[in-house]
Amino acid sequence: MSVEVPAGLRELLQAFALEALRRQPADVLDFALQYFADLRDARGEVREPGAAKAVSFAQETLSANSEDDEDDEEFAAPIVNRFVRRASVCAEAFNPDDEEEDKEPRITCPKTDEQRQRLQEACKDILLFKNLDLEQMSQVLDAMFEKFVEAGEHIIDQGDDGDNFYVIESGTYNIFVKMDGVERSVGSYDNRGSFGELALMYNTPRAATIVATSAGALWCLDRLTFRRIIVKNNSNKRKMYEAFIETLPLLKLLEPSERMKVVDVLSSKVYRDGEQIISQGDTADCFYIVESGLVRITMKRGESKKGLENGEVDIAQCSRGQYFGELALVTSKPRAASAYAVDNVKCLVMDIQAFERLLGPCMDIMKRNIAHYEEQLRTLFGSQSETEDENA
Ligand code: 1OR
Ligand code: 1OR
Repeated sequence: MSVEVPAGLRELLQAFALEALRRQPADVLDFALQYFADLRDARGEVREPGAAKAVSFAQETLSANSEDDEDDEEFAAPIVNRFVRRASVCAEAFNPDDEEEDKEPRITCPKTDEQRQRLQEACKDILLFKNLDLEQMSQVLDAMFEKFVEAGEHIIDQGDDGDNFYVIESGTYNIFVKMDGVERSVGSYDNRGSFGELALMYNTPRAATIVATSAGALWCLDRLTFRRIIVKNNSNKRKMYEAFIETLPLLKLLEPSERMKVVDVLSSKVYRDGEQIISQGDTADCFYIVESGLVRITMKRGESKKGLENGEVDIAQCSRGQYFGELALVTSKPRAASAYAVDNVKCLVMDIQAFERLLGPCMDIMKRNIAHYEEQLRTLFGSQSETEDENA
């Protein structure tokens, strides 16, 4: 005999059990009554009528938006539950449009010239910092402090409250995510990148565990400064890019709240006429959407692999609203082609972790296009070409 588990039951009970373990209530029954009553009330208030989608409460824990961020509220996940939220971090009031926030005392951690130089170097490619103006960037750099870590050290544990955002100065780190009680390694960082932004952006428990796999050094940005500067910046970004993002065919399968999360992690990069954006054969860590201008995609032919530039052949062009740089991320291979700016180009850039975390639902569309590349490749280079062997 088979017993059917009602949709949502497992997630509901898991989320409840997790919350009970975190909060250690004196009376479990009272706690349970309050927990489920709140859940039902919240559903009554916030859920759109007729939105019949089964909601994963565990997922809500990952995706519930900030209660104190006005802009977040618009795109809030349908259920807001005070128990499933982060429990013990004080909810510092923050309104991204409130200029008063700027008058708060700045946090400054003194640094030597040598430290400041290393910090600047570590931060220069951090996408979340790309849209900051000079004053905001200098406040961020002032507030950051250095932390040395040992191999095996847990920098972040999934489920904890968020304290800092981390920028990697050196060292390697593993990313673990626990799903259905099983912890899996889902990725790693190798001497570059950043992590720990999600809990601070959305007031949620840490979504992953980060463990150092070598000795290393990290630059930490405290939660308050992060929220005051980065979250405020994100609210401006949402205003700027919301309409554009809504028009992108690639993202049409995402829910509106998921599309806004894409905006939160995007940063805008400008390239001058002729500048190289991607180099064929490089290791990939970013994905690009063209915001303005034209991008030329080229591929090397056999002899150019030995260094001859004229072996490059134009294979495609990308204009506003089109994307590139997905292939290497999807296949975990080196870049299959190069990309160059034609005139001045503006691209929205997303890092590989965000790509994997947010664009799962768009994978079918990308894979269909990748199948077209393979057809074109055969037409252009013939089936025996070295290039194809390399990129197949
Ligand atoms: P945080 O504040 O939640 C853990 O603390 C950090 O791990 C998180 O911010 C991200 O910066 C980072 N899913 C969730 N968090 C991730 C992921 C991730 N990767 C890195 N972080 N996934 C892996 C994508 C490669 C999705 C797994 C299902
Ligand atoms: P990437 O991460 O490999 C280079 O970095 C990007 O160029 C690649 O992702 C694609 O987004 C983009 N074959 C391979 N890559 C292509 C192609 C392509 N067109 C654009 N890209 N072909 C052109 C098909 C019209 C087939 C090769 C002839």
